[in-house]
Amino acid sequence: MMRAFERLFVMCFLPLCGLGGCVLDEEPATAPDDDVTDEEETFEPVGELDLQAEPADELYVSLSGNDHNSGTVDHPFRSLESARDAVRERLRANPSRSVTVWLRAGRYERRATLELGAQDSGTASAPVVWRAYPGERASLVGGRLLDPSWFRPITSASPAWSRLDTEVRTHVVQVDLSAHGITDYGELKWRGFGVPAGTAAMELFVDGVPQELARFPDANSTEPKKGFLTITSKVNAKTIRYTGDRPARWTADSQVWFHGLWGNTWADEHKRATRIDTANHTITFVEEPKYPFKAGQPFYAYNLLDEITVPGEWYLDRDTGILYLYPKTTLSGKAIVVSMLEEPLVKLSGASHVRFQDLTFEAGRNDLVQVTGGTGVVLDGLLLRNAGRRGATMSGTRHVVRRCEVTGTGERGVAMQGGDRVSLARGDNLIERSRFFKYGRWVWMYEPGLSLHGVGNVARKNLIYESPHSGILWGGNDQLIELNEIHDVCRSASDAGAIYSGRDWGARGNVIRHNFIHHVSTWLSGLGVHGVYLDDTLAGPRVEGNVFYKIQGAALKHGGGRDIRMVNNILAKCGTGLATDARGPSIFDKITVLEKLIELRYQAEPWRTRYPKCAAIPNTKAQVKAGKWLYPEGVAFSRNLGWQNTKWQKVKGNATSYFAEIKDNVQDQNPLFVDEAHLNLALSPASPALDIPGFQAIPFDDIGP
Ligand SMILES: [Ca+2]
Repeated sequence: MMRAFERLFVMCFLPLCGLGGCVLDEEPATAPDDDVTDEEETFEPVGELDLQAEPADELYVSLSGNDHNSGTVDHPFRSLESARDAVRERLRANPSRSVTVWLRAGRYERRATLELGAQDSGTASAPVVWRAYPGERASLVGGRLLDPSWFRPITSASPAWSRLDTEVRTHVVQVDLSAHGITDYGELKWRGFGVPAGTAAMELFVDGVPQELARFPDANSTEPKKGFLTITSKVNAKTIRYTGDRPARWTADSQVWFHGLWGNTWADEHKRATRIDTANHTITFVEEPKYPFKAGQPFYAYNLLDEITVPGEWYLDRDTGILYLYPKTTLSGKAIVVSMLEEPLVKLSGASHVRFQDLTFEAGRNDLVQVTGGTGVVLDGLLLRNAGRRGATMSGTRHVVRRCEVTGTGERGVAMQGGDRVSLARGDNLIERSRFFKYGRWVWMYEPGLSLHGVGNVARKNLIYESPHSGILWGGNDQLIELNEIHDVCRSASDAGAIYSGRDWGARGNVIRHNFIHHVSTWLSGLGVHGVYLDDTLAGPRVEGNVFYKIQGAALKHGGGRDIRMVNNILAKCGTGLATDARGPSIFDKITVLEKLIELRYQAEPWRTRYPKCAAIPNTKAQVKAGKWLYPEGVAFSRNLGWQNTKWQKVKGNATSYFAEIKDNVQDQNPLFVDEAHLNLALSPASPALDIPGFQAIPFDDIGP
């Protein structure tokens, strides 16, 4: 719990994660939180207003175009900026006319951010649309394309020759980037959990697949542990001792980097070594890790020419500009890209009713898309891939991410924030029917597929998978997280949840329902990985009608919070059905939950009416401690059905004795899934769950994109 305290403390330094953001929040917008009954919530429709538009003005951009053209289909522009300026002109002439910019096929190398502001806005009924021409693929690339013919096999004359394994030499190819005018390689940076955020250095992608900066040991997908060294012992605050002689090979590289979980299993950090002492087997780093080195913790080394050992590994000699790659297959015909742009590909500041559709945004060193303020910005059918940082960060209202594919991001997939917690004004932002996978390439911890913060936003029908940490991180009020499928997340995590939030007594009005969370496990020992994790006295949400299957830790991990409903869920083949505790008294003085409530003006309107159970919490620490406020009162755990869980419940601190309701649970009965072998976990009509009084059907077939 101490670690969690430190963790959230640190999280609050992250962008979009201020006091009003990282925190989470009780009941739906429509009903006060007066009891633990089963009333149906009615959420307002969210997202952009979809009104009938007038016929659109059309502009065209093509790689074969010219900015002196008029922008017609036969005389297209070459640059997006020319199209933007033409859109502005049309909007000035007729602000209510819809304009569509069609991008013809090809890869548009971006050397600067496309900046849109209020003057580039459409209206709710006539949005400005930027989209790929039907049937064509258009990509905005924050990097440079490398012609496959530029690559040459290395020869014995190459300085790399003697540093590579004999069997590798004949496969490795090289390209002189500087000879092609590419000289900005960016910088590898101190990055990670709790470290000030920074952009990625130049990265390499082949046909959209991130190549691995040569490392040791190599990543091992079947036995992840083998992909790491471990700290033998801590020598001092900046120095560790290692075992083995491999680092003796690395002395020729001036910038050896390391990525590790240095002091615990929930914070990762990229660190540069200042000295590797191969005689004494020690590595000294530039700075101390956020959490002190601990023996046994895993790490690996990277940015090492000598460690190009398997296909897909590469290395850039920053002094000569020569890039070395061990290609997975022949490069001929491949799209080879190095990321260049240190700024987002597209930045919208105060722009409204702008839609990007059916485009690819890829290969920047920063976020791909940044939307700040405005309303009704829509990302529809985009492929957002291979960002150095995030796919998209969005704040404002009625923004939508729909049918997008977000993958290969260095940090989280999409960060969405909107609404105001004090006034409880809704953001009505929506993330739906999108896929998030293989995100968190650089920073692993607390980088989810998507994050929701603020008030009144929705994440529904998404598919999230294959990542080191959470699927969804959320916080705020009146958020709805429903019908998402999440699997194979938290793979290199501990003390994490597929859907996670923590440390907020004001997390009221939130509903987590009808999600399918399955196959969640980690190779790291520690505090386990869970389905829905309500950490460190988080209070208020409803967790209803979810299906948990094969979760290594607990399906429901309840960290001592109040006024929570965990009902009507199916918990099958998990480590534990419900893990619960009463940690409140032991952590209250280490966390700032009461201070946060006071900042939210929780005893004033509209909170007082909307969340009466929250408003009833006393506003002084002394009063809180004098009562039972630190205990999990008002919690319902009912009408859940378990099957073949290793344990049905793990209860610490007599937690369940404080619950308001525990009834009609079925601890261990076959739920009679329709087709378990094919992961169709819909319930057959004969399912015993349906015999539970008041059990509501779970719309399993509606889950996912
Ligand atoms: Ca290697």
